[in-house]
Amino acid sequence: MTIAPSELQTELAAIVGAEHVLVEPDVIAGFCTDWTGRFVGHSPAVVRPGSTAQVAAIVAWCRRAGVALVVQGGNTGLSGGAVPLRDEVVCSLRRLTTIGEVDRTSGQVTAGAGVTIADLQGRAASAGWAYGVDFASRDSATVGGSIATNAGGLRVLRYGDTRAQVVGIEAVLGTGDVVSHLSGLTKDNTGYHLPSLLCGSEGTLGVITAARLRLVPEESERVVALLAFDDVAAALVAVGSLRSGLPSLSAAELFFDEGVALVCRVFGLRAPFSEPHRAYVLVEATGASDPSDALSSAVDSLRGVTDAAVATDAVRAAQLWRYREAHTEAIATVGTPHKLDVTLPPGALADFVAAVPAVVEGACPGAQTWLFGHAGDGNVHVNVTGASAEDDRIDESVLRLAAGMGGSISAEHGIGVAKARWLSLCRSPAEIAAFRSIKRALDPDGVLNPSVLFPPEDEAIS
Ligand code: 2HG
Ligand code: ZN
Repeated sequence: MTIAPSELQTELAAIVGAEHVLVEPDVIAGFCTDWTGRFVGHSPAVVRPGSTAQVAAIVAWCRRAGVALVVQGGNTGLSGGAVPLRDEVVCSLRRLTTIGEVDRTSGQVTAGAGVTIADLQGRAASAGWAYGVDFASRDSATVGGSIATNAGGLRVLRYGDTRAQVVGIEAVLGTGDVVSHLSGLTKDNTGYHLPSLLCGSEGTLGVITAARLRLVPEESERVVALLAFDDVAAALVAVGSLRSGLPSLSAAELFFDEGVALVCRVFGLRAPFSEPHRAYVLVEATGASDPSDALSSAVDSLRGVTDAAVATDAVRAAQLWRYREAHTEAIATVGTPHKLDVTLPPGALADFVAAVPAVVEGACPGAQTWLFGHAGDGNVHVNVTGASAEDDRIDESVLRLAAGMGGSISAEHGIGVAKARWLSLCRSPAEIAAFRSIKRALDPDGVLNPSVLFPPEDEAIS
């Protein structure tokens, strides 16, 4: 970027107002570092637009001036895709917090990119509906960021990923053009489905400013059980049986003895059972009527369950969920983690879980492996602590292991910058060429998230 910092500040201030252009290093530090602390960048400015028109003006000016942008929502991403690692200007969308009224007939709502997932869930609940996507960072993660990364979370097996919820989208493309299609028609086969394309594009094609989202019926009855297994393969077979035999199943989460011990130590919790067990599956069933009996009979028919705890009230259910949801925060207390969110075909998951600690040890002796994830989706979160942030031998070996077993190098966190080097493990040259053609068409000057998804050297600003 050749433009002087003072000119940059003046130009951006002319669009959004001086109070919404942040430049002081201590003020913008939080925008320049990702949640894990592994990706630390630097930026000349954070610009905070308050409308789609302002976003469009920012993108148009950046094109003219040859200035790159990194788009940021709640900065809860885990692949380093929303922080300025190459001195980009940060475009923070947290001011776009408008939520419309819920359309009670269609079960849809329009939300600004900066609305948090928790606020969206609250708005849906106030109208007797629910939002089908949920994850632990719900209080900070935003609608825009979750669409940009096609976030998955805890209830994908029931409601699908974020892409399945997006009915319409408003975005500013890298050309500076605004595309807005928020009418919410359930059936609308009029050409390319831009919401699907922009969802999961990680801010490389357009800046999502608002979305029309599908809601799901609120299910007032909920039962949660924590099942213990001494054998990982048995735990995974059990998840398969629950998926087919328990229609009210809404979550099936997997974690292991070392993760539970860490969570209990860090947060001062009691262990879930008198004895530790190798693997745990947290099962949730929801419905309009009490699913307890259906869950009990489904659990009774499972093999290999060595212990079980059932929550009969909301407080106990939250306690059981905490063993799973607190993993990310607990691991962060041990060290800066490498995070590899892989998916495996169901039949390969147990072998992957068995193999990955030795693969990590081979790549970085002494590093510690933590595994947990969404068993119903074949998605394991491999977290590794005790290795330097720059040491990507771990990433290399774990991603190669997953891809070699027929899996994907990103289940739900996206490629970001963390995995860009390894995109070709999962995508053919023809697919990557198609990606690049789309990128060139919608962001001809490479203004948006230039280091994300593709290896950075191929994304130079012209
Ligand atoms: C989860 O499933 C999130 O809790 C975070 O996707 C995963 O911390 C992680 O690696
Ligand atoms: Zn996850």
